[in-house]
Amino acid sequence: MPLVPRSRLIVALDLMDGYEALSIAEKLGGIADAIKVNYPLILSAGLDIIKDLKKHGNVVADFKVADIPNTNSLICAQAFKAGADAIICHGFAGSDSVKACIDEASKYGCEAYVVTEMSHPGAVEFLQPHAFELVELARRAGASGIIAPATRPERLADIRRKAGKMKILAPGVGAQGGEARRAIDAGADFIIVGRGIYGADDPYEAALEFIEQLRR
Ligand code: 3DU
Repeated sequence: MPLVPRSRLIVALDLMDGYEALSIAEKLGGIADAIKVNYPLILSAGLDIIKDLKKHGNVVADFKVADIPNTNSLICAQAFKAGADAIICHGFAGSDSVKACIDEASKYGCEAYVVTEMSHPGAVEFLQPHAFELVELARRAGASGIIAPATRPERLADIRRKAGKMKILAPGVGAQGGEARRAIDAGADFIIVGRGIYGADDPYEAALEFIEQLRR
């Protein structure tokens, strides 16, 4: 199912234990708009964890796919067959590689999101100088949305201006120093929070607190 901003929160479950991930997803009880899975969880618990997580809502497969078009198609097909609702791919591999992810997503009625500027400090070295080109590439290829940094709200605002109708998912809130409200004010449609929720004593309360900040 396509991502629809309701709570505007996406929870990244970067855990190495499938049972723990499922237990947190269950506790969250669908208050987030999606659960995001990445290699730490998939490599430790297996791809089938997506099917179990899906019982609790949409699942975004953050595989940062960045290969030749054929390999990208094969990777995306595995994610969608396992039940993912959306895939995240890199844009730097080029428009044909991105298009392969988008085409595969549409076969399954799913979405593809393209990374533009990442949220960590090192992203200023190579990605930042090309971020606007990556936004344009994603837009032309027909991506559902892009990934842009909550850690740099001013860059997020610039990217928003160039993104047109594409949805923006903003990681970097909480542990990486980004602020939820500022990211949304800068133009993000969703914030992505990992450690700030799964690392909290009470992940449900922590998620509620982020959602409250977004409502204010
Ligand atoms: O820093 P956190 O624990 O809130 O986790 C953020 C998640 O989002 C994590 O899965 C990371 O791999 C992903 N992500 C970024 O942090 C930054 C990006 O630019 C793209 C994805």
